[in-house]
Amino acid sequence: MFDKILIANRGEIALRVIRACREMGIQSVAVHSTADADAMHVRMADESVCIGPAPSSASYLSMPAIISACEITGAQAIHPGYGFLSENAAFVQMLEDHGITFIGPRAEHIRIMGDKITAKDTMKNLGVPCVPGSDGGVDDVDQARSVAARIGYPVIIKATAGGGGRGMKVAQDAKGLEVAFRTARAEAKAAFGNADVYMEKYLQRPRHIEIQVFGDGKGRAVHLGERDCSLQRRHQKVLEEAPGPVITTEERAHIGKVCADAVARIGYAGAGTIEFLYEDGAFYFIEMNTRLQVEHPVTEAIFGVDLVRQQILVAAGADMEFRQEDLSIRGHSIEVRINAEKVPGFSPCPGRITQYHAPGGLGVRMDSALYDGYSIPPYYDSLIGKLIVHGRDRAEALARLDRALGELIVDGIDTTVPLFTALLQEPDILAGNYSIHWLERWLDQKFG
Ligand code: MV4
Repeated sequence: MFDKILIANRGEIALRVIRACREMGIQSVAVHSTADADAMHVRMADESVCIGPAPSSASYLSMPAIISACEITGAQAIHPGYGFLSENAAFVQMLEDHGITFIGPRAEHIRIMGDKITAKDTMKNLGVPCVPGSDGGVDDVDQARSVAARIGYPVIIKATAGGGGRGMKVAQDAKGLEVAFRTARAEAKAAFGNADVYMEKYLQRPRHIEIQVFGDGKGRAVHLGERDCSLQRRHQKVLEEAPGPVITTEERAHIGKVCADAVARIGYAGAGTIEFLYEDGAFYFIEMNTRLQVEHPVTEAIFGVDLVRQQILVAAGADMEFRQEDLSIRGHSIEVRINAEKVPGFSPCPGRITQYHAPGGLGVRMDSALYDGYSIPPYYDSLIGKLIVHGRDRAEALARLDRALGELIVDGIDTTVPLFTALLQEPDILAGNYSIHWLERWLDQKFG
């Protein structure tokens, strides 16, 4: 086992990893930018190293600075958290050359899943159901027309270097195809330096259902059910829950096994998330994320497992602490993302926290790096906390969420808390009746 791990991240996820390290008797090293000298992750780690100025490009994304910090402190492994360098295959390669262990999958698997055409092709060949589409790239308008004729309109054109909703264009009919195709290519080229696009049947009212998988890197893998992450705005998730309100036990067992078998076959190591669109009882693969996700705590809550601990064990060459037959679901969990943003425009709202009080009690987990008097710097993501509740069933989780939101105090800045208080009044939310378009429609109606 490692003696010392460096956490190449900040905020709540850095604390999450430091906590797992401490429980495992592993020393933790925080890295920070000059803007984060007073951040909680720096205070909570055993050691810290300043790795550069405020902009992420010069600090949290600086591979040489982070590798130097490892060498100075003697850290043997790096946990990347999410975002930043967590899905950067070149970084993983570089760590290998320096004899530092990356706590995550191999560079090869990050690379495959980072290219969305290759990811889809790989998953299709592994027996994972995919959205009907172009089976590879689409190089010109004529090819786009013939694919559309085969799968039917509406169609969506996506950048292979995209993901997470960046670089997509919908064509409702043949008339709109040429413009959609050319715009998608131009935007892909400008945004990613890669104009390659592919095409899919456009699903009109799906849910976003993602399956948590975990591999030991030696050909064994398990699944930990699904999360419903349909409530989102501009591809930013707002609320996530597990289990999915409309997924049956049979559907979970089936798609879960398909996913676990797929990642087992490729020898995948660590935590991964296989994203699906779910419509009319069918799952359609869209992308795989090769990292621990923001919303992992809802899975931890219902399965009673520590995913970061398993990541560390597997990276150190040990076995994960469970097999599929050991895993079962208890109750229901909901996470809401508390952002330093003003509702309804969601404009970032950094500033000084004059008072912070975290909710507590049975079934409540608050993952946050806030403290009284902390100043949220303007340079990074606006996520300032995740409130995760767990109950015996969905109704109890909702009641607990309402209660916990009432206890939470974040004074001095605007946050997304009022959004959640309002959502808890909505019959569709209480009934679990929502698709990926629900939130944006609701915001439009309510605030115009
Ligand atoms: C789609 C789709 C409909 N049909 N693909 C957006 C994020 C990226 N991961 C894939 N996305 C979508 N792909 C087909 N064939 C609709 C979306 C989509 C979406 C997906 C998940 C969550 C929120 C979304 C919001 C708008 C569009």
